[in-house]
Amino acid sequence: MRERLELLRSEGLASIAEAEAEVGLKAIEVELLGRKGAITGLLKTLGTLPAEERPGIGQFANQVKLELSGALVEKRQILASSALQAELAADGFDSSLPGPVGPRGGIHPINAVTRELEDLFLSMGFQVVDGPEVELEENNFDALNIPADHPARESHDTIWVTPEEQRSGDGSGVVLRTHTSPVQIRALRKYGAPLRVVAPGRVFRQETLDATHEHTFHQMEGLVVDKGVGVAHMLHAMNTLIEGVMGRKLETRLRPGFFPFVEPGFELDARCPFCKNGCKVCKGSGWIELMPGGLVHPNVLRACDLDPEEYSGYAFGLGLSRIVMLRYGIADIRWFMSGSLSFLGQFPA
Ligand code: FA5
Repeated sequence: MRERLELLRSEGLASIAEAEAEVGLKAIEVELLGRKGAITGLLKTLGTLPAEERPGIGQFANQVKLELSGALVEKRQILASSALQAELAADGFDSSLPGPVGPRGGIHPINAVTRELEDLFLSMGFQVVDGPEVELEENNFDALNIPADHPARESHDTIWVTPEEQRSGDGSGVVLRTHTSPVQIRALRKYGAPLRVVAPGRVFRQETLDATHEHTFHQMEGLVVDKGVGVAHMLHAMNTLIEGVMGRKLETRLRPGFFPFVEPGFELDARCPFCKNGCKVCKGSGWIELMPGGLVHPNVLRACDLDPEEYSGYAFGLGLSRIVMLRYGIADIRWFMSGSLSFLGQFPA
């Protein structure tokens, strides 16, 4: 068996040395070392040898296998480097050209519109401010004139961080913010008046999901507090915003709306661009609820140590995810958080 192994080794090394391409090397590898290869086959008959010869032959067979594998690796390197040399020497090869470009990421459509809106409001003298997504009950509700027993709390389908049995109703509970309005409180307490801010960000609600309702969605809060601020100022800001995002005037309507932190309160709806007479986006009404707003309630100003006799203000809460749907013609809000690359790939950087 030793002679047979020696023969396989010398023949194998010679064939490897002669091989001129990867296909040849692969064939030699399979023929000698493959599952049905000559050396593997030989090793299977090891058991037929007298017991005292087995260890020596086994050791030798392994050495031959190692030698052949090493020769294959070495020859592959030689072939690869001569292929590269040939390519470099060929006519028309320009080593200064950039390499192949991999797939490029894009900007999420919500982030793209957020950035545009931030620029628009910065140009109108607003500050862009931020607030935490995990928020105190005090800022999300109490300071916004929504006390513990107020029915408006229920409409928000709050996701609580504080377990029910530990909630004392004194504003110390912790929630995932249900809207961006708590940033009004944080900004007013931090900067005082006069103040002009927008605060885009993620909000969370326990919702029944459909084409326009997500559990995690984006809003953008707007707040202006100064002397002599009124509804006309609010309407101007709202319309500028919509025109800025859509690049054109949208048909809108204003109707009364109730929010405890504004008085009077309004709802601004936009004409549904997906249909004329009703679809699953506008649920048959022909209108999409886009942006509530109103004049800041005196109790909110008081909660932030401001005198409502001296200051007034307006606030609005844009449904950012929904306006991005309108902007790009996206008929289902659930695409935004779907992580679907076929969806996101449509918004290149
Ligand atoms: C509020 O959240 C108030 N904080 C808005 C506000 C701010 C009023 C300042 C007055 C002054 P509302 O719950 O209606 O209000 O939500 C505001 C907007 O967010 C809606 O008009 C809608 O466009 C959007 N929205 C509400 N719920 C969802 C949801 N589940 N999925 C996607 N968008 C939603």
